[in-house]
Amino acid sequence: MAIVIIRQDHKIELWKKALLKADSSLEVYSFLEEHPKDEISMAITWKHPSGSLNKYPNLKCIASAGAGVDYLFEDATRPKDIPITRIVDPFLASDMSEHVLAVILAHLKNLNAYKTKQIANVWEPMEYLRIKDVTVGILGLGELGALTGTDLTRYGFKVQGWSRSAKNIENVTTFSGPDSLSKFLESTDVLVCLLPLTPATEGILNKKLLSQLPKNAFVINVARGGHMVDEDLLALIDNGHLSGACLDVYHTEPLPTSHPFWNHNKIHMTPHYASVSDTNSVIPQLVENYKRLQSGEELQNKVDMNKGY
Ligand code: NDP
Ligand code: OXD
Repeated sequence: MAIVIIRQDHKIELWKKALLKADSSLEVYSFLEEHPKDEISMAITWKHPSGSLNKYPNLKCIASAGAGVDYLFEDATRPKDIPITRIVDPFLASDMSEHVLAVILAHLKNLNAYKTKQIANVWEPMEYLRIKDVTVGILGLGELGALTGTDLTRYGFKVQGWSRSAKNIENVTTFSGPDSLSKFLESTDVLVCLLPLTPATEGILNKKLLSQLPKNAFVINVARGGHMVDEDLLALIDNGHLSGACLDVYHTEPLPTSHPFWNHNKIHMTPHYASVSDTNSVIPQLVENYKRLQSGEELQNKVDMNKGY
């Protein structure tokens, strides 16, 4: 049995080294090197090239190296009967929570607007918002959304969240299902999207949903670019309904330089790096799953193939 790492960025060697450091007896290959295809039982993937997963006759697990698995469901050539696992990791959740906190505080205290004024040599105080007066609404109360929400309550934010199934999270007002979405939106000052990208959530951040937020609401998308209808966001910012947005994820990554987001003074961008799997922290769960494959035990962090997340 052996592991293949399939990803198109510069991190293959880093992951290979980290796996071997955790367990030097592992047989690990990069998909770019010569490797025995029939010995591969686990593929550790991140945005793999389409058509690269159906070359392994004895593949038993596709392990996403991140929390999201939308890119695997999008690949029509993926062998459909192979279970998919994903990363569930405390640092992935706390890094996201810290990112969202930083973005919200920068918004409340006008830090991005001041940077623009600084560059233009403009001295112009602006009204700021207080934490106690702001309600943050989180779409998605899973591993990342639940921790982000809980952490924000500790700083004094009013926090509410929306998910598919009902939740009970201390100090967080929870809503579930499509019928409760409008109620959730009408009292949300800062909207944070932490949903998985599935057919049910694709394009969810559209004119209909965003118009239900109160005037001057601010939008943070740290989930997937496919959730956002870019034209609708731009229109609602430009007509003054929304005060702005901070985005980490885009339909096409890297975002083409011709995209209007780049030069919009009310849209702030980060390059899909809000929270990233830390090899030191996540390798043990991958090694554990590999051992479980060998012994025929149930895998951890399995994706629900019907729900797609
Ligand atoms: P989880 O699967 O743990 O949580 C997903 C949440 O979304 C759950 O609460 C789920 O509801 C809810 N949800 C799913 N579908 C619907 C729906 N149709 N209607 C309402 N609620 C729905 O995911 P994670 O928290 O681990 O990750 C969330 C996403 O964050 C990832 O899929 C990924 O795309 C993104 N991400 C982005 C990163 C970045 O750096 N920008 C880093 C890591 C992840 P229920 O609990 O009822 O099932
Ligand atoms: C993830 C991501 O899904 O980095 O883990 O986006």
